[in-house]
Amino acid sequence: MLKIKSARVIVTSPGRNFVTLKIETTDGITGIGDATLNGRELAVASYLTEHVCPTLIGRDAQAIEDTWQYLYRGAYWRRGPVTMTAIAGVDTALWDIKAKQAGLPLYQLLGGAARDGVLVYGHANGETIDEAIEAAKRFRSEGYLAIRLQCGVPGLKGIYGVWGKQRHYGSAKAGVPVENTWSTTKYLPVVPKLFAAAREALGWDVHLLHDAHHRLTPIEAARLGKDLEPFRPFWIEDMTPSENQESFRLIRHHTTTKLAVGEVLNSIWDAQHLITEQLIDYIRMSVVHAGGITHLRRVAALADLYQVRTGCHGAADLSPVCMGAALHFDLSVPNFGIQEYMRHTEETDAVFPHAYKYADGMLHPGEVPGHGVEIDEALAAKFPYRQASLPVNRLEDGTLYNW
Ligand code: GCO
Ligand code: MG
Repeated sequence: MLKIKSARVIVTSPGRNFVTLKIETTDGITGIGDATLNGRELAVASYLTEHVCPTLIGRDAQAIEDTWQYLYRGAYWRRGPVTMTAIAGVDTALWDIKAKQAGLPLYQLLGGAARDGVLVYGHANGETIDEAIEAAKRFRSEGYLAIRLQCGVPGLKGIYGVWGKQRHYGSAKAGVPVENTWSTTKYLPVVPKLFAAAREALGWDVHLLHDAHHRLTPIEAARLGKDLEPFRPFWIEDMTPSENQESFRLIRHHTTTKLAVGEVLNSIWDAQHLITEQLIDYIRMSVVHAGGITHLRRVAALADLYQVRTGCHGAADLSPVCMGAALHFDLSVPNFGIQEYMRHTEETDAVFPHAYKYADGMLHPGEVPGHGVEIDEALAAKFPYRQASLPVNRLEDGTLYNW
């Protein structure tokens, strides 16, 4: 039996905070898992250090399913982002160990490659439509086959997904949350103009995506979906919050625009009706926030029965460890759709050396045993934790709204 000798949490902030769990076995194999929950990092770090790591010592490192059940059922308190992110850290590290022990890239243990590479989408954004189109053209020149478009809304400052001159996306800022202002009335006419300009400038041989970031009511979402139909978006994401899964039926009744949901979901139960009632087209749950490879595969298997495809969340606040693991999942799962890909900063890439590589619009996880991502602990130690919060959003009359 391969026993767990140690389990340690490493918090580092090479530009933004990342929480990593490192597990070592008695015969010296190490594995790592991402356990980062943007803006709530230390809650997961403490959950792991105080409540999970002590129970891992001496356990069978190969018994991944048993450990998953032990952490899920054994906590008594089920689900929730903190718990499921902590479980994901353990689960990802154990899959990394198992694949290293087998001497195989992780995707081989998940059934082998079901495709040549992983289609990814990049993020083009700008304060104006023209700026966003210019950014999209740059992605096209780098070979991207799918591009997410976000632009500013005249009269509103600090729009989600638009990061101006800053080179890398950083939604969390030090201190208490920054406050943005929102108006759906101002936003709704802008997106069809953005998509019309994009089709005009980029043509039809590219997938275009957009994220409404939970800000519309179902009927507003239905309207946006209809307005965008002529431009054939690949998907529109998070049009309305998904706590009320049933509300997506209303959107569906009005539009054939494809719907993607799930980056804030953390268990199969959060998506059960969305999937089984075929209310969405893409499920965006991630390795890190949805209980690791073990649970995400279960979600994908359910989704496959209902022709729902995967589209894993891959923002820059999910660490390269999550990206590496996600790419093995993406390569092997039958109902893969697309993978979000936001590049990390150079500092982050240096702290997390990785085998995955981008070429011609696709990522490939590489052929290194395990998930192919490591952590340089000496370098990580040079970037101590820095408190940061995600913004909040208010309507123009001051009412607190969804960010
Ligand atoms: C996306 C997401 C992110 C989130 C971020 C929150 O589609 O990539 O919406 O941008 O806002 O991950 O931490
Ligand atoms: Mg999103």
